[in-house]
Amino acid sequence: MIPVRGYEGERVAVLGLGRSGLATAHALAAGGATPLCWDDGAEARARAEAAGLTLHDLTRREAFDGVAALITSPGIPHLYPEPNRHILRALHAGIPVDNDIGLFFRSLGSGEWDEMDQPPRVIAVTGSNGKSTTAALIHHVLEAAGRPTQLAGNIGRGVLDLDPPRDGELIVLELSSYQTELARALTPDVAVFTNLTPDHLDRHGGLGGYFAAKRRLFAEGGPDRAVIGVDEPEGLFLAGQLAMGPGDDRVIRVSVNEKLTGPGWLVHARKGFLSETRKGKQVGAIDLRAVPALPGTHNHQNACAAYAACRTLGLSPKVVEQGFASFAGLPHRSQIVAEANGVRYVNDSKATNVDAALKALMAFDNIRWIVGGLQKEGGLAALAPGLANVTKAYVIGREAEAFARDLGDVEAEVCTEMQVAVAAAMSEAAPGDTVLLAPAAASFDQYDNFEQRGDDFVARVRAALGA
Ligand code: UMA
Repeated sequence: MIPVRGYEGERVAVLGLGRSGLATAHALAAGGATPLCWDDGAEARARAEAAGLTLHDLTRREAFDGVAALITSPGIPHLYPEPNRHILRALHAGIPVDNDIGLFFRSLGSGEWDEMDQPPRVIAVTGSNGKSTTAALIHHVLEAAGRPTQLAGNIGRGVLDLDPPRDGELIVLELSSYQTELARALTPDVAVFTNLTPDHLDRHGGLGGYFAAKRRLFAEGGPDRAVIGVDEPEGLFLAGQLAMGPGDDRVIRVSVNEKLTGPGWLVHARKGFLSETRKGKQVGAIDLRAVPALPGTHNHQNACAAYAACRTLGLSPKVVEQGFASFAGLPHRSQIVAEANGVRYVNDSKATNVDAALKALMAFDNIRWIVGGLQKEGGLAALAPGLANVTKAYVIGREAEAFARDLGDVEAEVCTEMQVAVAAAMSEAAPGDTVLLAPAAASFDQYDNFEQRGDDFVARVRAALGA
């Protein structure tokens, strides 16, 4: 745990008692503050009490008297679509509102750092897609290279839950727009922007607000190096704003759409080949087609961003390549579950929308596609460019029949249940086929979340293979 500094002897309200809120409350107490804990949900309150925390009812009139700050959880919308009532009250009382990320950055450095040969550094990754894979890949490459490293943030571990960093440690954080939007301190040494596609628009008051939330990671802290995907206008704009000119190598531009040229520090991937150039000369290259855990253009974009971040930390192209080769991938994201009798089984349950499922379809061919669930707004039409890679669809979900109709010309079998879909796909698969779970839909009609859906797929495949 990283004890929170700056609030010794003060009362600090903590709103939301999930993963980040619980870690925050413990870290505040460890730093000498008194955390006043509240959650609007009774279950979370009970869990917090069981964890030894003291509750403080924020709905009471005098709740904010003598409170030095309010720390809120990332999942709590604070401004849009509606201002949160507790946060509004804190703001009316002039109380600063922050989150665990802000507390982390203000608490990170300590007197002990003076004694260290190399002070710890923070690499923060944001973007719409691929940020978990990119952050996990950076962390894995560093670990494989024998560098001390820890991973936290949106990927599932509250940042204040990290161990105090050691000499030379490299802390890799995945940060969502929910986290960057509100943090009062944001000072990573290396910041990474993977890409931008519309998401969470209600929460940020539109695409501009969403981009502005992510942009804070670069604008607030002035990282030494910024790795930026420039395939969308927003990334291009951000890179342009940060760089003093085309040769400024504090900004590393990344693309999977075009061959980048110019005097700057550039990393691009085309047809599966990653290439790094500096001052117009190629200084590194990797054949990404040989990396089993990173299939498809979207993963090549993650690989380019992770490669660039590792290069800014002084790793050689060879060492990064070796790290890539042993990367196992993340569960539920292009996760290769098994290969048997020439058939590959891939779990991409995280493909909860059409955009993500299309990326998965573009990454493989001869696909036996397990698809379906709760359809999202906008229908399935955008999947069209990927359907040529599909041999047959096996449709799951409560509305499987209607879903199958919406798939258009693809041969589709209504299976409804995962068990039926896996059995049918396995019995019909031939060598060279890929059985792919990429639902293009939410899971809530049959599962608690996409993880549970993916686990179900994996368990049924493994059971059928006797693995
Ligand atoms: N709550 C209230 N009042 C409200 C709304 C919620 O009290 O009005 C309470 C809930 O009852 C609940 C708590 O707030 O007990 C939940 O807080 P939270 O949603 O922030 O959940 P945490 O468990 O703290 O997890 C958060 C991140 N969650 C979100 O951003 C939604 C986790 O990212 C992150 O891993 C974790 O902190 C550790 O840093 C998850 C996520 O879904 C994976 N992220 C989004 C995404 O990837 O799309 C951004």
